[in-house]
Amino acid sequence: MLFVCVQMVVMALMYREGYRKRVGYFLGIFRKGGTPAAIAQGNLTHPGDVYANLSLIVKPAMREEDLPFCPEKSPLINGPFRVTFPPMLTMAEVEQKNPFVRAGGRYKPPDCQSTHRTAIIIPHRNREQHLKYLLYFLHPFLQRQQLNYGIYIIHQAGNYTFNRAKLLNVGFKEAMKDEDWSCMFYHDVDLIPEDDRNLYTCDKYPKHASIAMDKFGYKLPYKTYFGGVSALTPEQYMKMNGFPNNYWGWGGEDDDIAIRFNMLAKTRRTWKQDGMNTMEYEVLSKEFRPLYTNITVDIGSEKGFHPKT
Ligand code: NGS
Repeated sequence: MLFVCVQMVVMALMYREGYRKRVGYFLGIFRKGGTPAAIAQGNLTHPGDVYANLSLIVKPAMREEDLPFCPEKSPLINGPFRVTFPPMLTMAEVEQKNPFVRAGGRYKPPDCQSTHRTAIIIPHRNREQHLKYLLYFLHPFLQRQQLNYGIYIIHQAGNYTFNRAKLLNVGFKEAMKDEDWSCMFYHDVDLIPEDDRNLYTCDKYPKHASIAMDKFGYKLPYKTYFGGVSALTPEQYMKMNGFPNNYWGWGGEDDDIAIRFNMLAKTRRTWKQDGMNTMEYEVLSKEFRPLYTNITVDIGSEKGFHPKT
């Protein structure tokens, strides 16, 4: 009896809630700009242009150190945005649309001081189209969040098998030489964020950011999935000895990373012998391009690291 009563109360409450929402929705239709809820959450039904409102940012005539701190929640955040791919897009157009981005793909909000310093590390080889569209979305996405940020492309030299995790290790080490980043985002080149409430800042624990992807039906493919986009503070990263260097080719490295910071690490000892402490590589070039810092690196092969110089 008690169970049935509780269930009826719950159903009554749910019904009331739904009713209120329906009434609110119909009233909202006639209100310019949508319902208050839609405004608060971003426009969920009509995602807007990711560049909307960014033209409103102006640099006040004062010294950088006199700027106020950015608010805890950026007023530019608006929820989901439209992800469609403008045909014939050029890098020059992406540059034009991001006038505040400085050489090396660096940005600071011009009108406030941000306390977040996020580096985005993107492993790369022969994915120029993906990269162009990622930059087209990522720059305004990060600006909407009022972050200090820098974008690093870690380009694997040569034709040997790709090694995503080792490139991420290189990215970490090289980016930390530039600035005292407080957060690192490890980012696949072929993933585009769709909602600016997915904050590219670090938390108390390592964070998995690509928890809902279109190709997986906006669900995790499996519970411990840590691939795609993940975030760690430099302290968290060093504590787990970075990422493994020994996963050549597709797959597995993200699962290894996932295991490094949960209790299963007890059953696996390899993380101490393979990571930041054993990484060998040689930077062949570092260029500060308009939209990103390009680091070309020789990471050797499965047979080891034999630098040419
Ligand atoms: C697992 C792979 C992961 C990979 C995930 C999703 O099986 O590295 O599939 O792949 N693990 C191993 O190979 C051990 S995806 O559908 O994105 O190609 O991230």
